[in-house]
Amino acid sequence: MATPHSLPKDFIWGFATASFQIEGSTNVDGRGPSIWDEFSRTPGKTLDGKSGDHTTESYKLWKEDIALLSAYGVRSYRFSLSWSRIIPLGGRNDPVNPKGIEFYSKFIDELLAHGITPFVTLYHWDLPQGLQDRYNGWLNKDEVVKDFTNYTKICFEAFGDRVKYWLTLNEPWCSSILGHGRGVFAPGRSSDRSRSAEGDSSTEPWIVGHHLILAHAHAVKLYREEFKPLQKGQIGITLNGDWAMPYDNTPENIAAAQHALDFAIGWYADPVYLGFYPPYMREVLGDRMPDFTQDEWSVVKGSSDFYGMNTYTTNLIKAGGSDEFQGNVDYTFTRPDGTQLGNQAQSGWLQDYPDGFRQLLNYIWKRYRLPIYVTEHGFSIKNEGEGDVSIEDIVRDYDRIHYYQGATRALFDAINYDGVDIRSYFAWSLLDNFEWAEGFTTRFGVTYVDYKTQKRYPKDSARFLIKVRLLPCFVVYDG
Ligand code: GBH
Repeated sequence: MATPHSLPKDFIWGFATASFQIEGSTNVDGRGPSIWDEFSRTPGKTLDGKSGDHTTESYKLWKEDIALLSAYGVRSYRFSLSWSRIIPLGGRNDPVNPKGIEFYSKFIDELLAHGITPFVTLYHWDLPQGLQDRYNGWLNKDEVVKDFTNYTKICFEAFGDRVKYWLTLNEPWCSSILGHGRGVFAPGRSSDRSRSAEGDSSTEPWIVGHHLILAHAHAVKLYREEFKPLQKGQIGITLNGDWAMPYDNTPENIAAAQHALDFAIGWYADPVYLGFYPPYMREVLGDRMPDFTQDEWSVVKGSSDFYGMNTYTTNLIKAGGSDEFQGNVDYTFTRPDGTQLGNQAQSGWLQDYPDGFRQLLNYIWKRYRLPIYVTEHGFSIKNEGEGDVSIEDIVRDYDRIHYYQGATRALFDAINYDGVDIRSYFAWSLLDNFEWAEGFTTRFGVTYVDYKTQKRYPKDSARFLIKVRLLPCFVVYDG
């Protein structure tokens, strides 16, 4: 007899968001400013000129968000805490804001009352502006490592009795490359003086990445030593990284695909899971690539209980590029025969190619050998709902459903046929929201938000994701 199997019984299925993208209310209840407040309010930094001051207003509408999750029947929610609400000026000697603690505390209680497990990201890019002004934020190792560790300590103390899943940093690659290299994310540092940026793109991203890893590792050390024995939660980092496929079977392009993975994923994952920086990065960056001392390596190596994965797409990789941030290789979606790899999302960087997702899950499992928590996966539609479109038409998001169909199939296959240990799947995102440098021009939500009325409308992709884990057709038979 064939054995029926589907998702493991305790598989975690949910939706994800991040504080700055949904909360709004940047100026209330004692919240301090963050680098994203300043950056997004600066003319020219977001595509539509909009800031995060008004978004889905989840700081006010938090009960509605939880009611929505509950209506969707999910038992898990990934969200992030705003450091600036908890410590308005950010530093270890600065006052803690009781209203910030109270807000998240009530939020967590309400989730638990609905049977929803909180998955909490401690840092999703919104550094308190006070720390940027005081010492250049992530560039100052001694200060930022101590301040981040102190901030996480306050969170473990305040919420750790109820939170059993902690993510230290969301996608440190973005904070370093986009924030300190290309300058397209806060704090907007780069060598591009024509955009009145300060900074040095040739050194700062690698330094900032180094400090992010160390800060993450110290928060984990603290949690494991002082909190885990009683609170018994898990803690880890979550990394962005898309699958890199050789453009063709030439040895140069096969090597190039590995080089792309080294620069995008290995940069963070190799130190944290294996205890070294990718040798190829040293080869390319030479002295500009920092190193840890023996003592630091002993804190960094092994500093994550699981592999947190944010992934969206697959790229074809060719040797011979000159973009150092991507490891001097070229990215494309066009195959040698001129066809496209997958269905193009209207965000230029994203195509729907589920087999790449399955291959990435296999690669990560084989290389790092820890349970994988997929913490983000999603599909964007540009100007979704703009123009003269009825709400009935807006919520028919076929391209997004197609993406999630492929994704869930890939996930099931990776678990059931490839034997990859995968523990969660969080779709990005619960709601349309502030999409960073793209402002509100691009939507990732499975729930449509009318920003004028703040009404939420479930899209068909939400219905699909709710049902898919219950559908008999997704019970796979082998043999
Ligand atoms: C995630 O980043 C974020 O965690 C989340 O907050 C965000 O809303 C979501 O994705 C959707 O974008 O042309 O060099 O600027 C995903 C990783 C990395 C994807 C940067 C977009 C743009 C590359 N992102 N990438 S670049």
